[in-house]
Amino acid sequence: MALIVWLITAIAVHTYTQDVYVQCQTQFTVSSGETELPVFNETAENLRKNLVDYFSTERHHRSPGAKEKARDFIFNSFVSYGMRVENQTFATENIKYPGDNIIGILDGEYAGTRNDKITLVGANYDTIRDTDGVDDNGSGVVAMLEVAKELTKKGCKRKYTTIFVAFDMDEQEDEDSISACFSRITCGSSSFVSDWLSPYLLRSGDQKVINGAIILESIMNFDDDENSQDISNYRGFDNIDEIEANENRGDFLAVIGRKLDADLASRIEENWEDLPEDKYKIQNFELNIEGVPSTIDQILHMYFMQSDHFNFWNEEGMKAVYLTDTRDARGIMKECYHSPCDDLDRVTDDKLLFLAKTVHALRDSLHDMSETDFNSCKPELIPVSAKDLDLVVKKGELGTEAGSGVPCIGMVTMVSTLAIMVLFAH
Ligand SMILES: *[C@@H]1O[C@H](CO)[C@@H](O)[C@H](O)[C@H]1NC(C)=O
Ligand SMILES: *[C@@H]1O[C@H](CO)[C@@H](O)[C@H](O)[C@H]1NC(C)=O
Ligand SMILES: CC(=O)N[C@H]1CO[C@H](CO)[C@@H](O)[C@@H]1O
Repeated sequence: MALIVWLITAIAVHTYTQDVYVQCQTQFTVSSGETELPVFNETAENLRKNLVDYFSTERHHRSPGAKEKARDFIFNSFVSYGMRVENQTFATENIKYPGDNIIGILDGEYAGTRNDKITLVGANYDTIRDTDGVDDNGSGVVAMLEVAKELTKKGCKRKYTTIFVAFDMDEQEDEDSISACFSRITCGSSSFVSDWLSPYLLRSGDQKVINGAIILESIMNFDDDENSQDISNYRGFDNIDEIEANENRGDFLAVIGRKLDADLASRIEENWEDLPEDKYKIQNFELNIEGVPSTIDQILHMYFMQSDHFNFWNEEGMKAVYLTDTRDARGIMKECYHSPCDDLDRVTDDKLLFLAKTVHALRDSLHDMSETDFNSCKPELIPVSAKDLDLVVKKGELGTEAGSGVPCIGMVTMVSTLAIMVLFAH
């Protein structure tokens, strides 16, 4: 008799605890059905807010107000993330319009020594005239700031240094009374490399202390319509067949690098592939160039030489990849690139979520490259190894950190213990 009572009770308790466990689990994940939010919704909404508030009007030096507002915002954001911040003012070809790069430094344990392996993330914050520059390059800057925020929010320690730079004066315009940068492209990043980075590296040891640079430019224009992607400049790459088989959809982030940059490019690709939301894709394009591009390389691959990464490629042994939505080769940017219609009306949820996936992939890559020590993170926020977070994200949870399984297990243990006590009391 006692045995039967015991059995029935045991089965009941087992069913009950299972129930509690399941309920408890679902409480920590986003419920399915109508209320389900896209995994990257929270990041996407942060990006939208900053785009709207700071990067959706012309930021050309002829209208200094908006540009100054953007610069102050970048500066203050870096400060609020606990980074060391430096301004680098540099001369341009127009004495009236000096440029300002804003640099945020997140020191690693080896900062300032020859054992450091610095990773750099850069995007330009100015625009050309007569454009709101939302995709070009508001998208790069908001993504960079969001990555910086993600990387610093748990106060984890890391071995190696990460440096974020917002470049000024990326534009090259025909010479006239207000153009500041006309005989060379990307004044801001070339001044950064020659006048800020090189001396910094020299002080720390030598060139070898740099791991690589990741340059973000126009990275939001996701478009999965058939034939939205113009592939004419991408013929000859290995992955072009895959894009053609996918009916030339512009649904991928392009990572452009040389042979020297292969490990940097594949690190970003791997972290991307580990994330959910497969509709947002990535493609690595490896140019047939070893290191510093020769004059011939520059002519043959002119299309891929026209952004900030070029100044890094020009330094012996320095790795750099360039992330882009392919700018004027895709969808609406075929018309809107460097034009008034590169504005907020073009921003869709899909584009923001695509940008948000880029933020997550970069954050994970920077955790890898700076060798974040996840045991050093603030107690209330651990454990958030990038990989753990991905697992949680995959379950449909957003914004929140890993470890929410813990209270469930705690509750189940408590219920089972109580049940056993009751049984033994009998
Ligand atoms: C650096 O730039 C920020 C943002 O524009 C500005 O607020 C700050 O005063 C500048 N600091 C120095 C030392 O120039
Ligand atoms: C995020 O979720 C809110 C609320 O459902 C929705 O209005 C918004 O469009 C979503 N944003 C994105 C980028 O998906
Ligand atoms: C306006 C501006 O500065 N745009 C730059 C953004 O990035 C693209 C791609 O490198 C440049 O060509 C633009 O000049």
